[in-house]
Amino acid sequence: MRVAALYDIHGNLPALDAVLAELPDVDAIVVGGDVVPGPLGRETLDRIAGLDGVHYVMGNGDRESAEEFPEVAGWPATVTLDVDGLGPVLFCHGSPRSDTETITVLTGEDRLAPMLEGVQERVIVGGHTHRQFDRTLLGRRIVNAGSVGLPYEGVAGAFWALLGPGVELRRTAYDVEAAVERLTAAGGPAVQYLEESLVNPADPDEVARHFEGLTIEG
Ligand SMILES: [Mn+2]
Repeated sequence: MRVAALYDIHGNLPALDAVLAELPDVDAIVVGGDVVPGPLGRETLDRIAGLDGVHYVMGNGDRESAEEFPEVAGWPATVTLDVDGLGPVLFCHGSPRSDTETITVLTGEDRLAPMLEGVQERVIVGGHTHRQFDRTLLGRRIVNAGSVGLPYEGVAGAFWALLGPGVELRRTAYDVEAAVERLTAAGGPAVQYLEESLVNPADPDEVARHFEGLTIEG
């Protein structure tokens, strides 16, 4: 099958709609966690609920929002799908064993190894750190699908991945200015991150160092 991986939407409905508008014909959509929290959380969950072939993966943000959005409570921590050209692919949020653990462009084999214990799949797709990559480590292909709604790529847009037969890291351009205006007006959680993600995008390498605990905070 061919799969679109849409991760870390964070209630950015305009970004999701832009991706859906240019989505090619796929057999499944993996929504890889952290649909919420975000400014248009309810509307975003409702939009996804209207799509065909959706597989959900639970993110830490969804888990922490389960009181407000009860439907997320049943989402699994991981999903495995047999993807054309790639074989069995494990979809998780942070790492295969945790929805909060971070894997970045800087993660080394020592830190990664325990996260892969017991994992059979050769290809692993995650998110959570909001930056795309496609790395080979410890004989596994480790892909980050990027973030649809709150990317840390150094450039604005909606980031996602198309899987099968290869791995295609995609960026969808949309009217970010109009989206930020709408999201800010909606208010609520994650609004404070719009500036560093979409308005004046932060340096992605600085963000990666932060996730690796390498940032020296004064
Ligand atoms: Mn997350």
